[in-house]
Amino acid sequence: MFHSTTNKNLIHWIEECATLCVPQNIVWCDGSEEEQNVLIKSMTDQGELISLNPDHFPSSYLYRSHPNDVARDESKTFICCEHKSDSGPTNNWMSPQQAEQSIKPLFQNCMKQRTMYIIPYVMGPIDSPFSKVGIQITDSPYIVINMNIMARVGNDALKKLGNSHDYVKGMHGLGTLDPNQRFIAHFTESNTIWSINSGYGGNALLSKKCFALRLASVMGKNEGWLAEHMLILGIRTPENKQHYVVAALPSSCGKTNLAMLQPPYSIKGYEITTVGDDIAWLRFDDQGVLRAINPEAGFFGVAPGTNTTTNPNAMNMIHRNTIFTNVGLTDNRCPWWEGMSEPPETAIDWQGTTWTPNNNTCAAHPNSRYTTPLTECPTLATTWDDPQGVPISAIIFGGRRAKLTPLIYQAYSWNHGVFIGATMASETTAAATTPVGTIRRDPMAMRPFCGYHIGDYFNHWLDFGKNNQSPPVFAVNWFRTNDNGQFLWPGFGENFRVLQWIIERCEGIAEAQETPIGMIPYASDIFAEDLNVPHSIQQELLSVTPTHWLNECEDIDIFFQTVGSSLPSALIQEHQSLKGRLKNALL
Ligand code: OXD
Ligand code: MN
Repeated sequence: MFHSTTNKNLIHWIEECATLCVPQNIVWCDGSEEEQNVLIKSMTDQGELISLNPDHFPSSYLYRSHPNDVARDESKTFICCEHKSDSGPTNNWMSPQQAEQSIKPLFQNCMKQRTMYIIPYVMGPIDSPFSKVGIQITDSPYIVINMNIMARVGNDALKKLGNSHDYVKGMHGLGTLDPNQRFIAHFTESNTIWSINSGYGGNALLSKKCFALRLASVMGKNEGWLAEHMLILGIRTPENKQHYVVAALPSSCGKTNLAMLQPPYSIKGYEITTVGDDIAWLRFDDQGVLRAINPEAGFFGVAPGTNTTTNPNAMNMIHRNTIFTNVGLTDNRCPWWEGMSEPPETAIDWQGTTWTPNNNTCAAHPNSRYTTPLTECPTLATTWDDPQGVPISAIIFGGRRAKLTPLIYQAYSWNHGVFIGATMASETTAAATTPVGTIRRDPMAMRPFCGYHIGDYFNHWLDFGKNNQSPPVFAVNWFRTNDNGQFLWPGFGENFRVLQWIIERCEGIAEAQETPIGMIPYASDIFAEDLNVPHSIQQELLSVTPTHWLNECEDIDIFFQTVGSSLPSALIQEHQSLKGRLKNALL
């Protein structure tokens, strides 16, 4: 068993895991290209990976997961802290003692005749003082090859860790994949994760949602920073001013598209760059400037809907060095998914069966994915690996709301911005196993990912910005529809026009109009003539209807009641003020 650590705590923990899981052998991963190639070759030889057409998709592969294991399973996701009240109303809770009794035995012998891989990794730029080390053990080679893309894996992590005990212990076993015995358990008081009976990304790539959001959100509360479900994007203006913004949108609401957005042809002189598409760790520096790092090193993007119009940069990026999961396969061994292009006449669907467009099913699973290194991204910011992170000019919250919420509005203050984030709601999508299309409150897009009491989380947000140069906060909604369910806003590259207004607000250039819910743009600042959005639709996109919003306020009241006594009074005040402004508007 080769490894280059003398960290006794780590060696002891690995021994414990091995005694429990009883693997046939143990492999320490170094994250090298050679290791990746060897694993890929052995998986391809065993038929677990399908090698794609090397002329069109060199070094790219298709993996099909078990059909019952295709999304994050929120009902099987637990926060295991001593006191139930610390996990709050948005999490499932289990005591650590109960987890010992009911989850640990599921790991017993679970790696018999299998290899246990040990993956040392760093979340964040290796040399950043804000980065953190994790060690994941897994018996899934698929997870190893994905982790090699998604995190900075290898001996650098062991070096960074040294003899410290400060690392996240992640134990993952594929087990039987029985969904009834599936658990993703987070021990927030001992920085430990146990995941058993799932091999799907969000449940099994423990660096991502489990560490970089659920555990990191708790670390952030204790240490004065924020771990957020946010993309990080750079905008350089024609005057050469470099801005970065962060944006929180729920799963499958276009974070990756926004992070790689290509401005419309008619708008010249701006450059968009990408730092991250899913997770941001935020803190104020010594000068009081808000800074963000992307803890990840790759994209785990949703494939369906991605095409040369919605995300030309992603389409370019995924043509090499990419692992596709649960997409369709064309006759010439290229990946295909709904919304990519005209459907092929025949294909093999994500479950491996013959498919034609006449089938009543999808060729690709709605939550099918591509895993690609950040370094393949054509718009990657040169600062993506900056140990200090990038300075943030604005914070954006967004949801998927067919009705109600305007295209864009700006909060009146930090507390109002936190209120807007805290009361975000969105229609659910296929990224989780919850029913699709129902509206649920998804505060800061963190409902499935906040590892502690959501009321304490709101308090932490309020405190975080209190004594600092907190940036302005905005809310966006790309998803407003007419009565026939058609989108009113063209979206994708055109979202740039909204970003432009945000940046102009940050620079004090653009004007805004006050409404009861916040400040909105003048239509002429968003809807330039070349956009061709009819006047009536422009009005609808920016409309704020007080009676509808008063109904929303009632729903917010219901949500606030579920938060209970730790709901900050500042948010109650913001809610009262909003109601007051709405009622005034009706007078
Ligand atoms: C994701 C998610 O995979 O949010 O990013 O579900
Ligand atoms: Mn996400």
